[in-house]
Amino acid sequence: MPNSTQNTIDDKTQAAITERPKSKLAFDEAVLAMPGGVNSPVRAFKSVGGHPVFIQKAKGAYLWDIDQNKYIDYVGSWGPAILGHAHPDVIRAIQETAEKGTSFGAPTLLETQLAQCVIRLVPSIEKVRFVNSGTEALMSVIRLARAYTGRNKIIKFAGCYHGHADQLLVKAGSGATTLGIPDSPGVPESTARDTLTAVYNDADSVAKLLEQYKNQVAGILIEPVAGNMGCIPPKPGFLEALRELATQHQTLLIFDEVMTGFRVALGGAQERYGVMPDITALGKIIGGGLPVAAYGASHAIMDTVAPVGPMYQAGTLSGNPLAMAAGLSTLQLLEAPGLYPGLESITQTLAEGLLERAHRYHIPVYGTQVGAMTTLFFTETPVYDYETALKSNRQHFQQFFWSMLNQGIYLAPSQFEAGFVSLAHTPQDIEATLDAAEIAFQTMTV
Ligand code: HOZ
Repeated sequence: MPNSTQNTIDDKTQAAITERPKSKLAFDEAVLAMPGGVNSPVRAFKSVGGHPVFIQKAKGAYLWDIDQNKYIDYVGSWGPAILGHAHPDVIRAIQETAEKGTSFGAPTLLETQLAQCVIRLVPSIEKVRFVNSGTEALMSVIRLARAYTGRNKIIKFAGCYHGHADQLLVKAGSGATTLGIPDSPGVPESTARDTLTAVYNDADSVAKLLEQYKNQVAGILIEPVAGNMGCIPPKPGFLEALRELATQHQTLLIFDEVMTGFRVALGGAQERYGVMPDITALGKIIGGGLPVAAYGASHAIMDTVAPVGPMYQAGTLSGNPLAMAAGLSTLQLLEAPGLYPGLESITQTLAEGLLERAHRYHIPVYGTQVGAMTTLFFTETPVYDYETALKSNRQHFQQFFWSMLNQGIYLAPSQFEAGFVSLAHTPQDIEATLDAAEIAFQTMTV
């Protein structure tokens, strides 16, 4: 069995797993009430062993668990917490909005304000529809691409994850890879048949599929910086090649910017790389920690959506005022000039520092970083697609994860998730993290 599919916990890790008594008790109760005790699989710590840490509160760059341990947080709610947790302006916006009622199922001014803000910030978006989760956004985007082009097939990339809609749960990253179930039972073969899988960073693999399925492909769907098989940057020219292929084959280029939106640049990966998709899906940061996602495109494409056009998509809580208020205040804060270079530079210090310390102790690693996203892969070989990501040694990751957790550093409990740095992280936090990493590397068995 290759490393990538091993979730076995070795003795070294087993010895490092520290029980947090209150979290342990809470987890024992939770598993009786919810599958695996969680509402999203990767949170269950299955691939690192032990039990999850139950969170009591969060502020800025820090989390506190119910056993009163404090952590420097690099999960950031899996992306949304770019300002740090519980930013006072965001909390105030939520509180003031809640005083006036929490949901109306009717238009509010906040929806238009957030829509205008998204249109201003994301270069390719002229019109936007809000939904509640990344999964919902991507599910809708696929329907939109199909409705607009009159074609059925979608090209996605192995290891990219676009939520858990049937047609996208094919060779998926994130929890599906973490748990070794990239193709879920319950997804009918007939649904998955229209999903074609290409190789990340390999435009030729896309060109071949477009030739093979001529005039049948509705869209090429990609995370412009992959984040769900760990952080994997696009090679120079790769996104440009996809843009060209999409135009040439009259198919739509779809960017899933759920992770990269407002993170790798204010205008997302499309601003950073200067490549314009036809449709963009957004999530995470756009809701400032509340459940918001969105999809947007040109007027022509978005006017396919009901009630203007025939493509149906709806939601009782879509555009919810609390969520809109949180998203709006978050994006307004992010518009302050000069924030992103500082965020990038602190993330770079972390990524380079981790590599340097790992090499000091001869730990085989490969590091990636784009904006405020980063991953330390436990493999020496360069990581540029799903296959190379899967070469990572999971046992090494487990040892590292537990040593860091025990030293107060909260990382995603999976090798195949990106780490997120926030504007609340200080140089001292980064230094403390690197000191902890040094101890972790020193004590690892390789
Ligand atoms: N699939 C999410 C990250 N890629 C995990 C979300 C969660 O567990 O909250």
